[in-house]
Amino acid sequence: MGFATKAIHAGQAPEATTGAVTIPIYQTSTYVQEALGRHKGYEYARTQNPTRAALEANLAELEGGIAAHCFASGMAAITTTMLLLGSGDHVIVSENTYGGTYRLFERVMSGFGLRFSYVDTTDVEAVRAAFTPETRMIFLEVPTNPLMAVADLEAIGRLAAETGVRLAVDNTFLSPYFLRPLEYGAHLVIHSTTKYLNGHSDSIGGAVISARADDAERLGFLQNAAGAIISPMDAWLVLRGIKTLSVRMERHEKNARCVAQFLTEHPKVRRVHYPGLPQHPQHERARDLFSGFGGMISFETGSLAAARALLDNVRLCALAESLGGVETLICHPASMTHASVPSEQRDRLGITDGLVRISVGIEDVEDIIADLDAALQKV
Ligand code: P1T
Repeated sequence: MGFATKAIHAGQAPEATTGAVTIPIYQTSTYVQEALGRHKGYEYARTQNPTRAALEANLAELEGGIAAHCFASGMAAITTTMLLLGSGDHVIVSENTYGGTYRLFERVMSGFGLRFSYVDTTDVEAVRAAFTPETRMIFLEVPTNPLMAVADLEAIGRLAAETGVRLAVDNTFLSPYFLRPLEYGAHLVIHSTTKYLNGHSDSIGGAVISARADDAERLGFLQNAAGAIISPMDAWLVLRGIKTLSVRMERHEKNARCVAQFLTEHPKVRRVHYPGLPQHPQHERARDLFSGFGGMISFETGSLAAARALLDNVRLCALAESLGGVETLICHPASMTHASVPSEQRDRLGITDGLVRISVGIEDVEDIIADLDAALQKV
């Protein structure tokens, strides 16, 4: 079956009692048991919920994993992934990730004895050089938020296999429609379902998809034991969103290519980060790894004043954190999504005060470009 067919049908057989074609929202906390020790496989809704189970079956299929576990947010998914590790373990991380991921690692997980090294994962030799005897996981964001660097996933997948270290990939930016990291040797795929999977900016959630039976079993245990589960309503919203993932992703990408080209040619824009542009440093790699370049772009306006003038003057593009919804969102990473990254580190990475990030929506692209053009004139 093709991707679009699986997106619509996987995990979603018509409901047995009524034939409802969409899985119901099982809004219940518990399930009556027929007799002591005899039940229908459902005991308590932190442990099992049919709406959540349908989403998990769907995501496992789309990413090509053996199981998925869904959580209350992307951060809850990453937190639970880290609970696979123990005190003293070392993790190699893409040097540029979502600010919340960096904050979780540095300000929460390091307090429990985990250690993190941030390296340029576009270079497999940098990853190799960061190994210590305690290294237990490599954590990549592909492409990175917000600088759109593309890790050498193929080589890092081989390195993980050679060394027996788990490879986890945050695939939020591309979704399984454009990239399936398990095909390159990743063991775990993470999503903020809040973004493209849900696609309509009306839900918060997260997911971890496993390739290995031991990870799947442990994550199921941790999902129940730590309890950061997605709600049935949110699971249902994400399932509904996924039905149109393939058509949305095509349109996001088509629009993003036009917007990236427009920005490249604009005299007020100094540099555009979009893997679909031939001048992107990992463009060839992105072409090999991805079946599309996605809808996320960041670009350099040169200064905080220029970024502010642009952001204060957009009308259609919404000034907001988040991404992956049908509407175009625009933000200032240094003060918004990446404010928790220390300023020296932001400077070193290139998350400057003049950097603006845009999540290109699926509106008519002429309207998005006209809005950006009018706002850039105020810069
Ligand atoms: O917001 P939440 O659902 O908890 O997901 C966290 C998260 C995880 N991974 C990536 C790559 C992300 O971009 C995010 C959240 N990012 C934003 C809110 C943002 O505007 O970048």
